[in-house]
Amino acid sequence: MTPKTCTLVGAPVQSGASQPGCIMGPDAFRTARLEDTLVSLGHKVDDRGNVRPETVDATKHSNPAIHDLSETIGWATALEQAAFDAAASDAMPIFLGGDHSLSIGTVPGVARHWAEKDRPLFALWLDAHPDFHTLETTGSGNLHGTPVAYFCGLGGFDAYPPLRAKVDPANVCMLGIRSVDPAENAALAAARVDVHDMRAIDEHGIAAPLRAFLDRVRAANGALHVSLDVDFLDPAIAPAVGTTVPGGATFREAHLVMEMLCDSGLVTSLDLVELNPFLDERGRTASLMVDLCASLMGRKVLDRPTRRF
Ligand code: HAR
Ligand code: MN
Ligand code: MN
Ligand code: MN
Repeated sequence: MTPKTCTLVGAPVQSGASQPGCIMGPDAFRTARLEDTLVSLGHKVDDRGNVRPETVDATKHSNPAIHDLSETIGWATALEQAAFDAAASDAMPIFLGGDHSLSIGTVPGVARHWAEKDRPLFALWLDAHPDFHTLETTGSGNLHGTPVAYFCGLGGFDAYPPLRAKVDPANVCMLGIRSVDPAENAALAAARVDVHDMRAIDEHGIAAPLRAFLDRVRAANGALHVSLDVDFLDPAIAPAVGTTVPGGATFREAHLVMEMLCDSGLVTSLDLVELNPFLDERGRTASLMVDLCASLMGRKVLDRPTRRF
C-alpha cells in the first residue's frame, strides 16, 4: 500500500457506556505499539494526543433513562472539529476510543470534510450492535447506542449538535450484527440500511457482502469511514469490552475484512472503539486491535497480490 501519514487522535470517552474503563483505551492502543506498527509498515505517524471535551451546560431530556447527555455533547462537539481538521490534512485519521459515542463527533466531522470535496461518505459499521437508537427510543440511556441514527440524520436528536453533514443511510453497511433492539429493527428497515447479521455471514461468508459494498463505494467515487467496535469480534478472542455478545467474528473473518479493505484502497478514516482495558487479559484485546489495524494498513503474509479464483 502507498505510504500514508496516519493521524492518531485520542478520544478517551466513556460517558456513552454503562461502565467505566474506556477512558484508558487510547493509552492501551499506544502501549500495544500502534505507532511502531504503522511505522514498520512504511507509514508516517502524527500522534496528536488526546482531545479534550468542550464544557457544555447541564442538558436534560424527557427520556429519563438517558445519562451523561451534556458530557456526550461536549465530546461530540470537540471531536467533530478534531475529525474535520484531521481529515483536512489529507492524512488518514485514526480515532482511538473511547466508547462508540465518539462517532457522534468523528463521523460528522469527516463527513463535513468530504462534503466540501463533493464526495459522498460511506460508513462500514463493524459491530455486534447497530447503534441505531434515537434519544427517544434508547431504553438503556447509554448513548453509545445512538451514533448511527444521529449521523444518518434521523429525527429525535434536537439535543445533539446540529448536523453539518449527514451520511445517507443507504451508504452505511453493517457487518457482524447480532444484538438489535425492537425499535432499532424497525428504524433500520425504514431507513434501508445495508445490514448483515451474523446469520447471513454464517451462510454466505463475510467476503461477499463486503465486496458488494466496496464495489458500491468505488462506483460512487466515495470516501469510506470504517468504525471497528471491539464487540464485532467474538468474546473468546476479544474479552476487553463491556458489551460482549457471543457468536462474533472470528480471528480470520476480522483479518479478512481488514485485508480486503486494504486491497480496496478506499478507506479514508478509521475509529477503533469500545476497548475497555480494565476488562482485558494481559493486553490481548488491545494487541489484536492493533494487529487488525496493521492488516488494514498493509501487513501481508505474501509479498504479492492475492490470486483471484
Ligand atoms: N442496544 C443496546 C443499548 O442501546 C446496546 C448498545 C451497545 N452499544 C455498544 N456499541 N456497545 O455498539 O443499550
Ligand atoms: Mn483530505
Ligand atoms: Mn458500537
Ligand atoms: Mn457494539
